[in-house]
Amino acid sequence: MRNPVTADLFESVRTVPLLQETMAEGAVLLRGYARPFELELMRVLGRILEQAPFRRMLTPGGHQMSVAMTNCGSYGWVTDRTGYRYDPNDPEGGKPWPPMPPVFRELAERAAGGAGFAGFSPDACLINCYQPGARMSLHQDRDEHDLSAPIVSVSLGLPATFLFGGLKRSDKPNRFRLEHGDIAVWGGPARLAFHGVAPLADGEHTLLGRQRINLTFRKAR
Ligand code: MD6
Ligand code: FE
Repeated sequence: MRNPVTADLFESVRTVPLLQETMAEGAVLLRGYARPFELELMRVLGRILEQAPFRRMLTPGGHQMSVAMTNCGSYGWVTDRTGYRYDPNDPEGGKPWPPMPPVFRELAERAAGGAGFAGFSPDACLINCYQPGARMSLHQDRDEHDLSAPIVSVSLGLPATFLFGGLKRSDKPNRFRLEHGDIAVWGGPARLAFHGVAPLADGEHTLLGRQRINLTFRKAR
């Protein structure tokens, strides 16, 4: 269904020059790209959280993650004692994840196109919630079947320090500040780069309060 508000927003931002920063070959930051959509993103995020609340999952090693997660779309990324996987159903309740809202999909597809990955069609959106102190250790995103598709990552709320390394865990990561509205897109030669998020510094964001929310769009299948 056409949403006149977001349709007009997408039309108008089409003409705004991209503020693009390169993190590595195949990895770019689109500064402020999501900002025109912040209220609509938060509105639909609220609907998703009513159906699939944030929860802190267990790693296969039995540790509870400091980041709380949920998903929307045809598949959701989950972890438990048995391992990591994409699951069409929310393990809490067994029902399908909430559908991916059109504004999520459209924003992700346009950001990917702007970064040089035309034709991106995400089927999974992992939603991460960081409270002060929460972090994500260095990892590769390698549970997706089709590694030719990029990943699109939208940052909302408190700023974070993103650690972006190389293809080996031992490669020393560079640091990038991700602010509210920034979108990171990576794929191609950077698709399997190690990356993580440093412990979130405390603060108060005007719109989101004491938290950072990250939407990560993938093609899982
Ligand atoms: C985060 N992001 O920004 C965690 N993975 O909260 C990720 O792990 C990530 O931002 C792959 C691509 C982009 C990302
Ligand atoms: Fe990741």
